[in-house]
Amino acid sequence: MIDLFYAPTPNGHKITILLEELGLDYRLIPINILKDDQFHPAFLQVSPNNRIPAILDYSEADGPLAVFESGAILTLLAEKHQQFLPQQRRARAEVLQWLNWQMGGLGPMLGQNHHFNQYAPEQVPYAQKRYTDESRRLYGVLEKQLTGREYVADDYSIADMAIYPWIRGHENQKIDIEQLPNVAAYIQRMAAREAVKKAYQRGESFDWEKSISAEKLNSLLETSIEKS
Ligand SMILES: N[C@@H](CCC(=O)N[C@@H](CS)C(=O)NCC(=O)O)C(=O)O
Repeated sequence: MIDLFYAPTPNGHKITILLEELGLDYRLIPINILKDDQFHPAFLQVSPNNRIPAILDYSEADGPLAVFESGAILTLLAEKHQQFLPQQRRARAEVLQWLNWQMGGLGPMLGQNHHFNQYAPEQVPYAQKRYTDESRRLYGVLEKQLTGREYVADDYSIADMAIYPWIRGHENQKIDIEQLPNVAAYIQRMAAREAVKKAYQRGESFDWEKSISAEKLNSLLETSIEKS
């Protein structure tokens, strides 16, 4: 059993996709980042960087394992369940480099793109141009990598699970997907996977109006910490 501290955002979706692909039993613990749930002291014990996603994996023999950072969660769970991350070093390097490309480049740049193009209370043309240009460059890299490939590292992997939730929002990132036929086909391929559909369905009941109560979070984490 896994508790996933979650909001239905791109970084949250990465983990529900993997959990659905692995067919694992998990519970969503809603962390409403618009209501500052992420700053709750109890949550910081699991995720000291006050960001979702984070997990508590209760299936470890020596007590619950707490992990934050989506790339770390994807890698550890894929390793543990020996799926979506090859053992063979060259194939593994392919997956890890594209996963880290997403973690260090695509995710943060598209995040800034989205912020300055959609949310910023004032128009900042310099920042809009900077992040839109960098996003276009990164989409171009992905387009090239997908030439003759169905998935970014050939076989379907955790790298795809990390990339897809960010690029499905291309319309809000000022990206013209018609110029990127490989990326467009990839998005459709990913969206058609049953596990991906289920992952997004699990997020639909998230209530952005509600905050998790301090009591609930405390009692949940006290129990886990006692067990470890
Ligand atoms: N590098 C982190 C980024 C996590 C992240 O930025 N999460 C966002 C939601 S997608 C968050 O929790 N934001 C809360 C805040 O900004 O206070 C990861 O991949 O896990």
